[in-house]
Amino acid sequence: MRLDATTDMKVNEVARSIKNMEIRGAGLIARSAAEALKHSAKEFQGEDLTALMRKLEESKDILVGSRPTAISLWNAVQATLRGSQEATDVEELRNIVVFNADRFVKRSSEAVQLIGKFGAKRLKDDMKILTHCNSKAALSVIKNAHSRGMNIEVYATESRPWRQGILTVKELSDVGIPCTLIIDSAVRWAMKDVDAVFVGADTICSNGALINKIGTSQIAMAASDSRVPFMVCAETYKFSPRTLSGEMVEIEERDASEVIDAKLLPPGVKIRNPVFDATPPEYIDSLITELGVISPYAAYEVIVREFGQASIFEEMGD
Ligand code: RUB
Repeated sequence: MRLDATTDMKVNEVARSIKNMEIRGAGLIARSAAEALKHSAKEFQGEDLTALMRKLEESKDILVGSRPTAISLWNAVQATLRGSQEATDVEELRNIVVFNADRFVKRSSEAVQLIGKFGAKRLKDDMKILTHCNSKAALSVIKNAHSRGMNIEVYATESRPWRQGILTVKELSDVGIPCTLIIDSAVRWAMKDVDAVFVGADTICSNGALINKIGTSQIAMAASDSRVPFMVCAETYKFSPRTLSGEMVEIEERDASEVIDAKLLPPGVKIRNPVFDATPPEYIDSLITELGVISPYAAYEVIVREFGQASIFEEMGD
C-alpha cells in the first residue's frame, strides 16, 4: 500500500485501519472507504478540478490497495466516484462525490436490515444456527428473528487466527441470544445439532461461488453432508462484476506471525495464513440479498442488473 503525504490523512488512516483490521468485515470496509472519499472531496481546497480529480484517483488506489479480497471495497469506491468525469468544476465534483457516498452508505445499511428481515423468514422457533467469523449481514438475520420473539440459539466458530467469533458471541449475547463458542475444527461435531448455517460474504462470483472467511468451504461441505441448509447473506455490492470479465478473486494471505510465533516451531517449518476461501455454488442453498432470497446461480443476473453489462467492461478498460 502506498501511503502518500499529499493525500489527505483520513484516506491514509482508513486504509491503514482496513489493512490492520481495526476496520473489518466487507460491509464496514466498503462504507468506510466511501466515507473516506467523501471526506477527501469535502476537505479539498482550491478551484483546480484536475487536482481534485487526481487526488480522488490517488485516494481510490490507496483504499482499494488496503485489502485485496472483498469486492465490496472496489464496488464502494466505484459507486462513490460514478459520474465524476462529467463534473465541470470543483463544486460540482464535490457534490457528486458527497451525494454518491451518502447514498452508498445509506443503501448499504438498509440492505443489511432487509437481509435480516428476509433471512429471518427462514428461521423458526427453537432453531440452532451456526455462523462463522463475524458478519453483520448474517447476524442481522439472527437478531431479526430474535427480535420477533423466536427462541434462537447460536453456535459461533472461533475463527482463528483473529478470533472474530468472540466479537460474534459478544454482539449476540448483548441482545440476549444464547451462544456457544466452538473451535473451528468442531464444526462437523456440532452439525448434528444445527438446523441451518448462516454466513456472510466478501465476494460473490459471477458463477455463484462464495468467497468468505477461511474455513467457510469446510463448513459448507459439513452442512451438505448433514443435509443442513447453508445460507449466504450478501448485499448486492458484494457481487463481483470483475469476475464477469474473467478475473480471479485474489485470496489475501496475511503475515505468518498472526498464526503462531515462528520461534515456537522447529527451524525450517513453514507457516501459511490464507484469510479467505471459495465455496462452490453447489454447496449453497440460497443467497439472501436485499433484492430477496435467490439461487447462487442467479449471480450473473444480479451483476448485470446492478452494474450493467456494458459499463462492467468499460470500467475494466476492456
Ligand atoms: C470477515 C468475513 C465476513 C464478511 C462479511 O473477514 O469474512 O464474513 O466480510 O461480513 P475479516 P459483513 O474479519 O477478515 O474482514 O456481513 O459484516 O460485511
